[in-house]
Amino acid sequence: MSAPEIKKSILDHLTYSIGRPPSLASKQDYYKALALTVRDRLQQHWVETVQAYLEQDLKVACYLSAEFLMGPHLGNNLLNLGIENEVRQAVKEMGCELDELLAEEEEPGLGNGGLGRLAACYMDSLATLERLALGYGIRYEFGIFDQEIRDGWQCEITDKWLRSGNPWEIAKPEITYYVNFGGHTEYYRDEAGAERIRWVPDRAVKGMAYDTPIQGYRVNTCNTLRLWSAEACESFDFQAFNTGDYYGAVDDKVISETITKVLYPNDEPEIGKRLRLLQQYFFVSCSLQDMLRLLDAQGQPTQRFPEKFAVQLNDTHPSIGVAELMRLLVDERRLSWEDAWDITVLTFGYTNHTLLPEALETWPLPLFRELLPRHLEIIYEINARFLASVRETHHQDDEHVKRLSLIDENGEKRIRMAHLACVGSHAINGVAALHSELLKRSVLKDFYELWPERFNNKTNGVTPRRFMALANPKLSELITRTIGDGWITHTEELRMLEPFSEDAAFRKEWRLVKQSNKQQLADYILKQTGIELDPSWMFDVQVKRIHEYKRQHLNILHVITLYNRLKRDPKLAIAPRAFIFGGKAAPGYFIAKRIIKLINAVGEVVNNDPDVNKKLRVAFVPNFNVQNGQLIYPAADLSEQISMAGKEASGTGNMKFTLNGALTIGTLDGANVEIRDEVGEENFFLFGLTTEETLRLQQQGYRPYAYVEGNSELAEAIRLIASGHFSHGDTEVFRPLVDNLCQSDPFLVFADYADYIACQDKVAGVWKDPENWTRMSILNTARAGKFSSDRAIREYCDEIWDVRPVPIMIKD
Ligand code: 26M
Repeated sequence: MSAPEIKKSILDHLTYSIGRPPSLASKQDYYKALALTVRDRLQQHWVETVQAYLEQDLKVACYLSAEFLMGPHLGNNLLNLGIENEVRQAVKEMGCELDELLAEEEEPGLGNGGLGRLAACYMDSLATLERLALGYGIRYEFGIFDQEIRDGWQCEITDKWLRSGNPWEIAKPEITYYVNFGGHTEYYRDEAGAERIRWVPDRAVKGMAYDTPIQGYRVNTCNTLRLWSAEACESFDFQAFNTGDYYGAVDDKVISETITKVLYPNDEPEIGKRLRLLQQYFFVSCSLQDMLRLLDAQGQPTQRFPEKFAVQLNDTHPSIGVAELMRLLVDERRLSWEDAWDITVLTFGYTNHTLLPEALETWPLPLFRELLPRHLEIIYEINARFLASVRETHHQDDEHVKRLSLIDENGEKRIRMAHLACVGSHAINGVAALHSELLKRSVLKDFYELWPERFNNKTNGVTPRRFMALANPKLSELITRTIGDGWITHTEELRMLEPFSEDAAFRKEWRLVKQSNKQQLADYILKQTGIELDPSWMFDVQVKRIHEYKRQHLNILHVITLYNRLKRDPKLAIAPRAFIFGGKAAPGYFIAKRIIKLINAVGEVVNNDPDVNKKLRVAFVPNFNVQNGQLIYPAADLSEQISMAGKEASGTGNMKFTLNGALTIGTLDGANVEIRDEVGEENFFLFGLTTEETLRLQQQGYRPYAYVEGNSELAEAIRLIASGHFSHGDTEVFRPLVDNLCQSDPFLVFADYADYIACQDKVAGVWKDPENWTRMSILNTARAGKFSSDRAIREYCDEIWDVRPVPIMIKD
């Protein structure tokens, strides 16, 4: 596609799709016309990919996820199609700057953080590796809230991402399914006189598909992200109309459509949120019905379902799918229970993303029965057969059986969704080596003992297209000029950079790239916050959801420690550092919101104190998201991965930083362990207790205050926060935080403080030698190839899904 062709297409779209003459068109109009131009190009690949699927007998990977945190599409599609230069040229000739048009796109924030972004990286890798795949999820009208910082506090603003339309999706009004809720079940006799059960629901909604093309990098494969939107059912409206209840009909419509209104902005479940269960069942039912329809469309018998579809459950959020597929096969397709169960277990795989007990999903039985009475019966039947087999073949005692049960009978009865997912899946995986080991030893121990062969590890990965090639064009240019561009799809080739770490001229270029990325981030931060950062300083960055286990407060204790050292001795020679934070807190997470306030409060004091602000600055980047993440990762010198050991399942931000040449200060948690193994212990700043040590300490009886008494710098830092020093004398705002740390400190912040500070002092020492720092930085990038989502997806395809590459031919 040449620049003139692109230009013509943009002008055509302005006229025919948007209806504005070029002279009156706004930047948003140009953005849309360009997006539609690019979409036309994708559509050719899309049609051929669907065609290949329909014509050949192929297996497709179906990734079921309540969240897809895609980030902006335009830049990524230009990169993957390889038409960025032509487009830049074309829009320039029309008087536009491509970067300005890119900035017009509202990012689809249909996820909270790591889990949703992982789904997006996996969609990119599936297409790039030419594997047929469908991503199935929810088209939330409101995604994750926009965060504003007012007076240091987080404010949540609704995310109206669809307000200017969405040129990337195609509504498919012909692809709709009915999803039922409520009512009761009853016995009846079928035509053959056999007694059967049927579900008589009392409500239904309609799900409509919205498809977004997912283009692979420089290949013809273009997969589909299919998101479901809830609509009212016409048939139900009619009933109301006939009885004259017009407003009642409109009410029903409103209630139906609320199902896909808004993403729950929490990264753990709150107990018994009815609408959340509706959302989960809604999208899972639509997706499974869609697969069965595709099977029928190809004239395939139901028995072949597991040969045609591999369905991966992204955490337990879609795990109701196990019961729903059983219902579809047994009740609607009249398969025997045994045949249906074989199909189900062969079809599903389950990925666990957390060990935190409070984050494991369970549903109160009464709520479940009210909304999904038939599924409750099915779950009881699955459970009865499962527990019977456990008793028979494994001779397990009652305690053991109770622990395995799909129903938690301690107190109010609840359904354990992780247990349902385990029983219904042939493969169960964690998301980093350590996490997968801990799963087998803790939350899923009993299942591991039952079925060791089902358990496996799939260490997470991130896409090098978005997080290197797109986010860090200068580094990518330097790497490509040095070792060729094979690394973009074969990140193990980054190893070829290793010898260049000894080349002073190369190191200088490497530093200049980092410097320029830091300048760009500094410009952005100045614009967003008014805080000025010097790009010659060390950029020390922690961006991720705000959570106590991730310990942003440990980081801020380091800042306060340096502040105190400088106040005591303003001439102290410390390496100047900019501390950069970013991340959203769940709106109801009281402590997390105070951590944000504390970061901003410390920042206000530090940034305005002439004794310290020539060596220390603190900035909180508001509204951390995929888009500004792409500015942040490439500009970091130091990556903070400081969660309490055993709590962070994997982390994926850690990988984005490493690939972009940041050094990590981190604990032995999640994928940090593997990052350190890859880059070498001499190129990684390790501190803190191990998982085993944290468990031992807590068993012995952890007394956080003892650490305050034993460490004068920690005592001084805590005293300062409590005294109101950072809060204009207010001693109340941070009291809950301080009390929580001093009295219980559930994530061992105090226990790790001394080692963290010592390690940070070591970081400062290494920073003083820029040649050595740069050498280490290059080696981090060179050895991070393992953390590509291509590697992860290859493992899923080969070891769990049995999904093979299918080259797509374009017929002219
Ligand atoms: C559940 C129920 C109701 C409402 C919300 C939820 C929910 C939503 C998101 C629960 C958890 C959610 O996300 C958890 C998450 O992002 N986990 C992270 O997953 C990453 C990808 O595997 C890992 O790298 C992180 O370590 C892990 O914390």
